[in-house]
Parts: sequence; C-alpha cells; structure tokens
Amino acid sequence: MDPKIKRDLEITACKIRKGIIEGVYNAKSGHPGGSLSIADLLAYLYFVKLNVDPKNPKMPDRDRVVLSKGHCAPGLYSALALRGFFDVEELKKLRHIGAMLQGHPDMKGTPGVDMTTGSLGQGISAACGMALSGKLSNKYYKVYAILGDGEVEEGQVWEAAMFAAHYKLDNLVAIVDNNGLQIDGKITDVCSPMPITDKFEAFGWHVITMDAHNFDDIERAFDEAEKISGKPVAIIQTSVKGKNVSFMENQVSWHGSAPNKEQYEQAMAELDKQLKDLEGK
Ligand SMILES: Cc1ncc(C[n+]2csc(CCOP(=O)(O)OP(=O)(O)O)c2C)c(N)n1
Ligand SMILES: [Mg+2]
Repeated sequence: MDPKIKRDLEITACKIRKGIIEGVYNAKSGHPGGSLSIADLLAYLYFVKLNVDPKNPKMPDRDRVVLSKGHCAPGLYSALALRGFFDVEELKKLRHIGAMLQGHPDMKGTPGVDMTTGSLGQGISAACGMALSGKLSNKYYKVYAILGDGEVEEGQVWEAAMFAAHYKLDNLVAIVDNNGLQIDGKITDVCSPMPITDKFEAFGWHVITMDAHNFDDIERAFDEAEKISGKPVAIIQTSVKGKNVSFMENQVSWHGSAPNKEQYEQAMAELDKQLKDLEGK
C-alpha cells in the first residue's frame, strides 16, 4: 500500500477509536472491546473501499454494510461520523434518550446504517437477501457483513452460509472478527466455532485470512476478494479485542462496559499519543 495512504488510514483508525471511547464514556454503557477490534477494518471500508455518498446515504447503487455484530455500533457510528454522514458531536449523545445514536444500529434513524441489527446471527441473513436482490436486479453493488467470532456460534449464521453459497452470491463479503473473545469469555471455552476458516470453506465459500491491524494485509485480502466469482467470500480477520487501549486489550471485562473518568482520560491520552506519533511521521 502507498505509505501516505497507509498513514492516513492509521490516523483515521485512531480517530475512529477516539470516537468509540468518547461515545461509550458519555453513554456510561456500550461495547468498546469489539468496536476497537474492527476500527481498522471500518477505516479501510469507509475511506477506501465503499462506493457510498454521505450526502446521499440511500443512493440505490451504493455498497452496503451490515454490522451483523450490532453491539459494536460505537465503531460504526464513529466511522460514519468521520466519513461525513452526520455530525461527530452526535457521538457524545450515544444511547441518550431521544438521541439519534442508540445502542444498536437503526437503519430508519441513522444515515448510513444499511440494516438494523443487534440480535446476533440475523444480520448476515439480511445481507444475503440484499446480495440476492442485487443479483436479481442486475445491480453491481457489494454487500459487506461484519460478524463476531462469538456470533458465528449462532446456528442462523450457518443457514445463511449455506444459502449464500447455493445462490452463488459473489457480491457478498462476510468479515469475521476473530478476536478470540465473546461476552462470557474465550470463544474456545464457551462453545468453540473453530476452525472458522474450514467451516466456511466446507459451506462453499472462498476463504481469506487477514491481519486486522495491518493495512497492507487488509488491502491484499480485499484485492483477492475482488477477484472471486461464483462464490461468496469470507475474510477471517485475526484481531485484538480492545485494540490500542492498553488496559482494554484482550480483556473480556471490556466487552460491554464503559470507562470511568480516570479510565476515559487514560484511554484518550494513549490514543492522543498514537495520533501525535502518526501525524509526526
Ligand atoms: C441472539 C443474541 N444472543 C445474545 C446476544 C447478547 N450478546 C451481545 S454481544 C454477545 C457476544 C458476541 O461476541 P462476538 O460475536 O465475539 O463479539 P465481539 O467479540 O466482536 O464483541 C452476546 C452473546 C445478542 N446480542 N443476540
Ligand atoms: Mg469476539
């Protein structure tokens, strides 16, 4: 990847992370861990890959994103705000009564949100429907669905996987955020879905693995996905839950809890330092 583009993406991902912490702190609730693990993915999608127009969020031919792991809404909202879909100040009102940004994505209330999600397993099914609709109506948009590695413990995910391969939905890319943790602990302790790669392959998908925090690798994976026809693509990204906030990394306790004032200040100080280092590069 061009070094300048890479640096810009790293800066954007850092700003997305700051927006996540800002939102969850002000909400006094929410899900920072799994939002931080997809910040780089969201930066790449919204700032490189997607054909979207913040001024026309319902553009019929736009690429679609379905955040199937809907609890990671703070990440999606932060990316959408930075991309210009709405004012970044909205992030501070996350989960407040009457505010636009609620705990899980709402396609009717938030510009840029393509599917209402939160009940794990359902988003990928909706994404299959969108992809099939695109095929039937000869549209060339792509559908990107983002799933959690705990989410793939849901049976509905595998019905959708079977459906997508059967209907040869090569306009569908599912990204599984393999951060190793779900709500109750390690995915391998709770109800292991491993090996996730082999399972998608067995269901007839083209499978790609990717380092979730390396933009060269992210570019390589999406370039490969672009070349696949006749099958849906699953990108299994290896990530760190809580990435880049030291005390949140790999800690299941940060799945769904908000930082107090002191923790907020420490997280922001760490991210500000990262931002300063990147901007000075
Ligand atoms: C059908 C359903 N069951 C339970 C939940 C509650 N829940 C919210 S997040 C979560 C764990 C998800 O883990 P994972 O998919 O790995 O997400 P991440 O690690 O990326 O946060 C659970 C069980 C839910 N949202 N939907
Ligand atoms: Mg997980």
